[in-house]
Amino acid sequence: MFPKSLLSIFLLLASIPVLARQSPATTSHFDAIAGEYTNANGPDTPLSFYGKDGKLYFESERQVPVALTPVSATEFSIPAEHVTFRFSSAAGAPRLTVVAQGDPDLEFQRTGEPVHHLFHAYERKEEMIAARDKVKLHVVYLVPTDLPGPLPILLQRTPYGCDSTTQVSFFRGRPELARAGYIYACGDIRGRYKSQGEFVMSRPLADHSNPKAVDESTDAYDTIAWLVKNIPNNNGRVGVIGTSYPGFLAMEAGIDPHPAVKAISPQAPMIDVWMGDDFFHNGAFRQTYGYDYAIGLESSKESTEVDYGKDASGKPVDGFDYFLKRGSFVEDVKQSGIKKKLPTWQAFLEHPAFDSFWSSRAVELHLDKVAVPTLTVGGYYDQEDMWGPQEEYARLEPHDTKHENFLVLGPWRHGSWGSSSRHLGALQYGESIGKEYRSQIEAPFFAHYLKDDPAFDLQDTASFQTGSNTWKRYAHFPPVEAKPTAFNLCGDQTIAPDTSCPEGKLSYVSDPANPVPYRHRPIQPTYGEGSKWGTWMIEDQRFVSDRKDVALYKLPVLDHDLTVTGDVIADLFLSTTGSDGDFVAKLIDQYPEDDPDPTMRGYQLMTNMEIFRGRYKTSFDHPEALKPNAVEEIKWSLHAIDHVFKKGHTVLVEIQSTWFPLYDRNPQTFVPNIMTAKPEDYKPATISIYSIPNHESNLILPVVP
Ligand code: PG9
Repeated sequence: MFPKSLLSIFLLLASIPVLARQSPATTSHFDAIAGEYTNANGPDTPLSFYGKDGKLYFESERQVPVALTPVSATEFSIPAEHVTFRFSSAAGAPRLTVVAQGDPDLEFQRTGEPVHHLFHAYERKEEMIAARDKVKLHVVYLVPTDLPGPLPILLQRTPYGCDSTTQVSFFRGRPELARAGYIYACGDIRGRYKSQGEFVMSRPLADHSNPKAVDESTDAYDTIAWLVKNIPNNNGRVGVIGTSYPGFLAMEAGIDPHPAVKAISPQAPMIDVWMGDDFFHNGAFRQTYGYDYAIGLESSKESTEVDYGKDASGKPVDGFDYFLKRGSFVEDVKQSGIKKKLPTWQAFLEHPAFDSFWSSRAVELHLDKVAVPTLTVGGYYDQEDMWGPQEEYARLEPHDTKHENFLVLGPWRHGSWGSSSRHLGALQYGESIGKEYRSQIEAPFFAHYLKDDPAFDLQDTASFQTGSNTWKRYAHFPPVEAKPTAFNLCGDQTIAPDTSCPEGKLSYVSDPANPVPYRHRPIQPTYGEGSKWGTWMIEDQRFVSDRKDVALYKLPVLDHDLTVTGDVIADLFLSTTGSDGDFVAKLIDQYPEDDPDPTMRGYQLMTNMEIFRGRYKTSFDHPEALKPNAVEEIKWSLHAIDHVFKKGHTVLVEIQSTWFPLYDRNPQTFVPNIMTAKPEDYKPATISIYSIPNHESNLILPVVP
């Protein structure tokens, strides 16, 4: 799900090479205003204004020219979008303030003459396409009217609604592809918005040998069959693209694909919602996300907003308090006030473990061939589907005999490669990496496989490496040069890379009544107003590092750059006084106190982080109690990274046992189903992390020499 306001779209704008510069037909009335305006924080997203036919027009790389409504001689608006443009010329320098409802005002300075971009005209059509079981699926499609063709088709299928698909939305969302000239189709999936049938969250793949069976793959197939047969002047080739839920749908379109499918790009695809994507990670339940997202998708056919209500003083309730007060998930459901039985909530309650309910939805188990060229895109800081892209690529890679399995990774949050920002929160990229990816990889990928354009030159993987802030290209990910190196965690809180620790252990008490917050409070509903959900993974960890229930390990200040590329693994030998427990490992780059960037001084930036629910130590489908006070080995992946810990920085490792309320609290006492745990089940426990001969707790880092 993405921000929808016009202002957020301005902030996301990309600047691609200017296609045509010419003097606009301004009337003298608008001469003082006309120009290109740029916001200092968004240098890649300038806006252009010019007079034409007695009106002031606004356009940008993503904004189709629109005539503004005059409010006064210096103020203009787009009333339907609640956006106002105020021009002024203090000290002779023309300036612009953009005022958009619900967003902070943005200041722009005039930086040049207005720029005119190329916008294809598109004719918009709609169709109800009959799937093989006669259920009708709603599709909107846009056909360029100013291009000769035949043209390929680009399809996105989505649960988020296609009605708003127009020339304007296509350019706002995917400017490079809209400009490249495709027939663009958007399909509402079964049971959502205008499509008939029943919506099933992450619908399992059906048995394709049964001609009557339906799933998202067959619905894609049937949609594509109609599109190539019925849209005049198409070239018979289809590309499928989508981010997040639509990323999962793009991957499904590539499983037993229609023969017209020539390329797919699953971006932030949800691949397995239990193992590592939206709803659980290694069995730990994502309480806020699972609660909020199911309301969003299952309360009605159209997306619904979640509200945690207001406290006695009228302030929005902090999600931390909201979930702590309620207890386990069964209480969330009871106290939600939602009468309808939401199927996904029901699934959480009845299937907490990785049983056949979830394994039937595990897309990775079906990825046994690269059926079509596949460009997978993922963010190292994707707060929803970080696991999916890495897993999808890794599962396909052994079958990639024709070199058609491609991966792009960058330090993005969920889907933010669609933006042209040069930073993610405090993390500066130095350049517009989203725009670079879209114009240098994504657009050439589709042009290559759908139009025979030779410009696509990615061999396998492109990764934007943080720390060095450079694009890297690898023949395989992770690169073979990366050498797994044990960074041992010593009882005296030091880290011993590639060498043993003195014998010892480090202990902390984890109390479910006082859990470690996963992000700064207050915590708003996931997609609620003011929510910091999108950037929690890069929040400065100093707000929790001093807590007594966080075990902190530190490496001396680095005297050389340390480059880590590939999967980081936590391999802990630990004991608990309880009979169940969660274990969170975080790898952190601590910036020096004299960093040239004042906002980064002393900053503790997580590079990797992941949780493991102890009861699944030996099996994800048959949870077992941990033996109190016995030393057990628990090993789990913290996913891939491509990062340079710079000379002068410090490496920290933190281990903790709560990460609330993103993850529900583990009672730390083994109960058959944590979703229905009683208040009395929640007990403090002492966790000890050992460094003793043959049981040396460590993080394994793939170090590039
Ligand atoms: N991350 C969202 C999602 C995908 C699949 C299942 C559940 C949630 C999304 O943004 O679409």
